Amino acid sequence: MAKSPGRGRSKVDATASPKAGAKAKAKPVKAVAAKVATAKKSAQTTVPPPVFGAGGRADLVDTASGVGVLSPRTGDLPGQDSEFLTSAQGVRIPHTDDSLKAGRRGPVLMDDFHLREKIMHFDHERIPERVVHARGVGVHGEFTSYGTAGDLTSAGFLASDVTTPVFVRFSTVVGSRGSADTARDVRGFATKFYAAEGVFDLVGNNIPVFFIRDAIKFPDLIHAAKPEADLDVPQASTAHSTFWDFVSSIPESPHMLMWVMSDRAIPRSLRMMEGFGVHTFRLINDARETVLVKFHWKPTLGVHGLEWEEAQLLAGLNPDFHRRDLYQAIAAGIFPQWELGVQVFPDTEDQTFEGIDLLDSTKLVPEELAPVRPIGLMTLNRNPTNFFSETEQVAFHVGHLVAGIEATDDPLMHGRLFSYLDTQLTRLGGPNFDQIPINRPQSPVNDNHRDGFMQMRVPHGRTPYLPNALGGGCPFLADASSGGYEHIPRPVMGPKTRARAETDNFSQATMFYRSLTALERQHVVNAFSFELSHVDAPIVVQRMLAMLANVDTELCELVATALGEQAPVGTPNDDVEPSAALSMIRDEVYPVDGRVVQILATDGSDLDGITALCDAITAAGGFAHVVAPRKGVLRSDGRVLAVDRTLMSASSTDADAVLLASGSAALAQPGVRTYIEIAFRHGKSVGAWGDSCETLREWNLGEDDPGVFLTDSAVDLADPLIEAMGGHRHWSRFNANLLVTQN
Ligand code: HDE
Repeated sequence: MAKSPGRGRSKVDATASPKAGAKAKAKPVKAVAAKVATAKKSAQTTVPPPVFGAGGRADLVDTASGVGVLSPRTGDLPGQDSEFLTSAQGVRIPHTDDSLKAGRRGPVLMDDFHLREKIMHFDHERIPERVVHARGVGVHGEFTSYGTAGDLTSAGFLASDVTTPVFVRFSTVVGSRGSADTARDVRGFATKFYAAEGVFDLVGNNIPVFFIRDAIKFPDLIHAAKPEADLDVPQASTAHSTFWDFVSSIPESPHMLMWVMSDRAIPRSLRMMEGFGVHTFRLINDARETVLVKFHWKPTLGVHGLEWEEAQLLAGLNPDFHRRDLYQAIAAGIFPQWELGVQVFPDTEDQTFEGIDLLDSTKLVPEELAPVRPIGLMTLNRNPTNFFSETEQVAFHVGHLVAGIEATDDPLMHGRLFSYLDTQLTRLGGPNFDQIPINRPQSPVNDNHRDGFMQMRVPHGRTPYLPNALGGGCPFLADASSGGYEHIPRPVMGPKTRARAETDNFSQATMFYRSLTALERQHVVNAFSFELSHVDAPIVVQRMLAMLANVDTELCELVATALGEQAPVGTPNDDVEPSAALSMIRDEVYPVDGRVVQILATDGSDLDGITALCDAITAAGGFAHVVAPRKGVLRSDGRVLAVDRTLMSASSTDADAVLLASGSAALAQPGVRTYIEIAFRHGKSVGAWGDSCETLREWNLGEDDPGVFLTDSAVDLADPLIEAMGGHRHWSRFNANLLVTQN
């Protein structure tokens, strides 16, 4: 665990200043934030209202530090190295609030080159969003390899104890750029390794299999899943007719559908998801021996989902829930980590393992058959400086491979090998996207490419071709001994055909469903019931039920009941072995890094108790937020405490636990009761101390209920609460026998 001292935020109370306690424990980065906040505050109190046309705002610059109060100065960054506003041509601009006109009320003049340039640039600020995975969030980090893959691959960044910078972009697939984070969807998990030997991109998902087996079906899949073509609804949702029309006709889709209808598709946090390379890759070692592998990312915080209702509420209340969760954790020094691992298979001629076709991306290999070998640790530790420049412009490509790692013959992968370069031409405007800072390799480059839109380099010499004598034969070609990328010679032959390999489309879907706990199965049933109830064509519903009948009889019958349909009879494979690795509900306790506790309080509440509790939660790696009827400070017994959120702006969906502080009798109101009951309904810890325990009991939340903590003092709450949050939710509150009707 990357624990940094003083991370999180102390809520220590202070009589003098509500924020004094927070400063005491602040990390350097927070010290800067505090300084800017103080500067802003003083600016607010001392600066007169803005005067349009008054020119620069030197009055808002902290002359001691050089930091702009309203807009921080970025020093010598290219394009931001003038302290004056300039045109794009570097001409200083004296006035940017009125266009140049013939008189105060007259028409605008053509010779206002500043207006023309400003509007021209603004008009072209947008680039096309990604055709899929448009909604994303990116962060920087580093990957340190254990060296345990050294016998498998010559890839330098996987040698012992090598640290490589990375940039990771998480995403949803279907929604547009402004859609909600918590939509039910696959999550993209794309990692760019800036290795010393070149860039390696692992462009994966949080689900190890895919809907289709061949890239030629991808445009069909996405056209069906995106908002319907005539009316452009619904946004970021597969709960509509065209999606189910398509997948119900795709024989290989049942396995992926099980995953997407499970809680994997509504993660609690991007920090709490697994990642998978999906396809099989070939690794080549120094002796030119090969193995086949599947890549896995395992989060140290465990794999956890949201409740479905919670995800729905968040889509409205806090559509940025996942990106905020990630940014806040990293900003507080709570760095998420994943272990990279590989499942290793012999590189046999038929490229199968235990009868599983390794070139079929609708299949996984159960970890019971091939354990995941850990090969390195990734730590995400830096938020982007500029969303557009980094997160929006990062260009991943399945074909960004380094020596020692090769693609295999998976037809899904092959389509991707074409697509990811091609799409950048439209999105980033030409073939020079590799020169954008976030895409630049951190290894030396000499590619002989020339010209093209937005060429940023000024290459020298007159011989951008090989072979050449005039340029001294430069740049030289690298063979394997010089780190050159080598494609291992393998026989590839077969009749030209549009046919596909035989497969069993249902057994792994059955395996997935039957590996889940009863509660998780109930969630899958509910998800199918919800989604299919939005389908307006009976034929599609019947086709889907026929498909489910071959996955599992219970599943099919329960979904059919919810839809008021007759369940067809199928022939599920009853011989499948469940795989424990597929269930998310495990009897384990995980670190509470970045988990949020809300403490509802008001004037007169036990501020000492709140402060002590906040300290304990912060020390454990969590966040403690004081939620009160209004902003500002709470007062009690001559003491004050800062309020973080108001009851109007907060919701229990933002938290992992909700507490009612002692001395909060004024909060015994219906709105607060609902607030806490929603947390309870979503399986979260709730609690109170002192005289507020009685309020919870009156609301039928007693100590006999699992995950309800009622104690005499605030400090007594800390340990049981923190331990409970490490278990994610109180599953015993849910009655899985109420399948379909209860979520
Ligand atoms: Fe993608 N996919 N994809 N995909 N994909 C894109 O590339 C494509 C597939 C994945 O954060 C696009 O730059 C085809 C599987 C991620 O920037 C595009 C097929 C998996 C991301 C594209 C697939 C993925 C993308 C859109 C059928 C999991 C986001 C913009 C074979 C292993 C990367 C872009 C980011 C993005 C094509 C299927 C993962 C159009 C043709 C399977 C994580 O090139």
